[in-house]
Amino acid sequence: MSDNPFRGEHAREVTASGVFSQHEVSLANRNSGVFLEMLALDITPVGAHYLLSHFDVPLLQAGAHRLVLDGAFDAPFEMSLEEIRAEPQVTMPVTMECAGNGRTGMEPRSFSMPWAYEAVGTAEWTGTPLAPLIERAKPQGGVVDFAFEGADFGYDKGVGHAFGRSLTPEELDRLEVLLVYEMNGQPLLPQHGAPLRLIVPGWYGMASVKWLNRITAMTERYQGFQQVGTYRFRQAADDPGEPVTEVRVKSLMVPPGVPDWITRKRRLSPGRVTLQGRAWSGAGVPVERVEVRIGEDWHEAKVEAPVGRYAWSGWSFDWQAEPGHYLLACRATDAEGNMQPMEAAWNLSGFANNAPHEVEVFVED
Ligand SMILES: Nc1nc2c(c(=O)[nH]1)N[C@H]1C(S)=C(S)[C@@H](COP(=O)(O)O)O[C@H]1N2
Ligand SMILES: [Mo]
Repeated sequence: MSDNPFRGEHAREVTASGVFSQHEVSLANRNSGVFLEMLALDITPVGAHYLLSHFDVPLLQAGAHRLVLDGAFDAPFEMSLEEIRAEPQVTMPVTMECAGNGRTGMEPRSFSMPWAYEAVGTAEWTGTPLAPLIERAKPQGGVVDFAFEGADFGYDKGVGHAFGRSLTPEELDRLEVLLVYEMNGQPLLPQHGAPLRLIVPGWYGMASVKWLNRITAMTERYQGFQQVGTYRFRQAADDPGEPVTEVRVKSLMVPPGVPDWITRKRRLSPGRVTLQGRAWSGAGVPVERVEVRIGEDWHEAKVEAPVGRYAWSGWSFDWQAEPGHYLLACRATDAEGNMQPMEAAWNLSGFANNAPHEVEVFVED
């Protein structure tokens, strides 16, 4: 065995416990998370939005970029970025979260990008609705999937592939999918998918394909590696599992006070402290309630209206902090009655961990 990852011979563990490996650390250096202090804002600044790219960032020329619609369409066509920009324009604030967010909170953890809490952000995405373009290409009667592929190609478990995901015609009807070329009013940055990406509101981030260059209408289910090989809730490696789709209800807190550099534990002075953060759920379901735990007791926080149907809500709670050592936590409930569980159910890839965010604080004179 030569440890050649391109033949699937690499010695990568599926799960790990304890210390992080060099490979996990280098993934963390490429894929940054949001600064939790930015959770005070409705819209995450572009440079503070989290990032997750599996392979290399392709450096594409906006002027030369083409989006190809091919496969089982009666009227397939290609579009330049200029032509896409000439389509009806919409701007939508969308909260996006990586499915792997929170995986380090599961034991054993999945051997992958070691996210704790920070793989979430809300941007104002500008682009055009996808559904009318698909209709214009006239999908044939037997179409069961639309495959979306990016310009980034790489290997995972010995399988070479361009990052790709699919949606069924029914999902495309139901979800307000956008073809996007701007983020917070600026052209997309290379690492966020320039010059063109998909945004699938209400779903975990893996569906929002970056560097999009091809949409293929398929009369058989799409078997792309990222569709059938990765983003599924599995209990064991040979378990086909259930696909990861809509985001689960979740909340985060702006860590109060000031941090210790290494441990990120917090120090604050006694007196009134406004605890605040953001809460969200999937598929356009609003957050109804946020509770804050201080010591043993849960308190009702004030929840603001979201900035958009697919965006998070701000929340706040005024705390009269007395000297002591506390483990603070926050927990959201959505309008369908889904509440964050105190402990997430384990799955092989550590997906969708929505257990409460905990912050350790020392209140001292
Ligand atoms: N082409 C391509 N699209 C992709 C990815 C990728 O690696 N390649 N990563 C996906 C994942 S897992 C997430 S969470 C989001 C992250 O988007 P962002 O980096 O703009 O925050 O992009 C998705 N789209
Ligand atoms: Mo992700």
